[in-house]
Amino acid sequence: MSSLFDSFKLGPLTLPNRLVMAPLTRNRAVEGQVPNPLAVEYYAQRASAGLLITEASQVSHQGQGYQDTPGIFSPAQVAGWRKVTDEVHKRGGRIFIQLWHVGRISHTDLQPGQAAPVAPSAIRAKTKTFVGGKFTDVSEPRELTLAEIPGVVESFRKAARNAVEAGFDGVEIHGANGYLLDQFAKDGTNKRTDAYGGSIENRARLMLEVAEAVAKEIGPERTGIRISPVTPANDVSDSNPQPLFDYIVDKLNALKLVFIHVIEGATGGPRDNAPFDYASLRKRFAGAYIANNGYSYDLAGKVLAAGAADLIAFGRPFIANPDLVERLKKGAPLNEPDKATFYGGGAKGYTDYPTLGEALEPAQ
Ligand code: 8OZ
Repeated sequence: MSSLFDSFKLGPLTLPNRLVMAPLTRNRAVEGQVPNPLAVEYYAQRASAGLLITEASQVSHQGQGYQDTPGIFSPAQVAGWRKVTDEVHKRGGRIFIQLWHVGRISHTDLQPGQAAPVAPSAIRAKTKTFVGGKFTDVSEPRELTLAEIPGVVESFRKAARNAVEAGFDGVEIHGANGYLLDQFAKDGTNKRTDAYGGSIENRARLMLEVAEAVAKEIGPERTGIRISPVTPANDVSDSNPQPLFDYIVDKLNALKLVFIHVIEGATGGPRDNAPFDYASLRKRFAGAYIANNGYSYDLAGKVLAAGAADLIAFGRPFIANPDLVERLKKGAPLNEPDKATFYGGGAKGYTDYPTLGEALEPAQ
């Protein structure tokens, strides 16, 4: 029986507890898609988490889909992230960066040369992105050519190398939430007739090629991946997700990735929006299983005790509670997150949530 406050061996790392800070988009990057200097304090404040996973960070300019998200493809971005990892490590933490390509969830205003965003197929998503300070319909994408696909894999490989140079303990590949790798995997968004479309094997190919390239570059013990088998996020769907994700997880297991991070249900919504057997993924994968989506403290405890997951990722509670681990341990009340400051802005709603100590003894 394990509890949230037991330690866990994650590849070469020993996590002091089972709480993971989920990747959380905050849209505060500065000029050049460089992480905001305030991100140093933001992540370091949360260093008591078993593992921090950063906000999604684009592997290329083409991979950007929202304004002011950070990248991990330029020297200035690597230098910005280095300050984050140094401070997190100084305060005793461990941190992975989430590597992201948004695919069709973008807008021409965010793309190099105002080009169309890229996708497995030229099908526009019925969703919005945040650009120019407002929510706007995403742009019509164009289909990636077969010849361009190795370049996408290469951008993930380089980003993983950059992540190690920036001092990260590892990377999480973003294979979830209707972004590029999920768009290829699912048949609602992938209508290709080449080696990357049609069968499960073909649709999973890009995600698995990225996983293999990254694992080869920095080691499988530093490579995790996030998946969301049944999420409707960003207008993505699959007609038969169970065999698709059973296949993907078998292959990820063969690659010996260090974790799968599974969004159970609809991202940020109901956990039971569609039937899916998550235990089937757990059974197929020898590495760690990180469970996510709407976990209460009670549910987290039950799932860990039952051995159905190794680690639990919390999102919104970590936005509002830098000392979430201590608060849960003590049964202390939690700060409420302020939705108005989730995306964009400065220190307000970012680095100014009080710890328990600060709340009890307000600064003079
Ligand atoms: C919220 C807003 C923008 C992006 C995801 C990276 O859902 C995101 C995201 C979340 O994975």
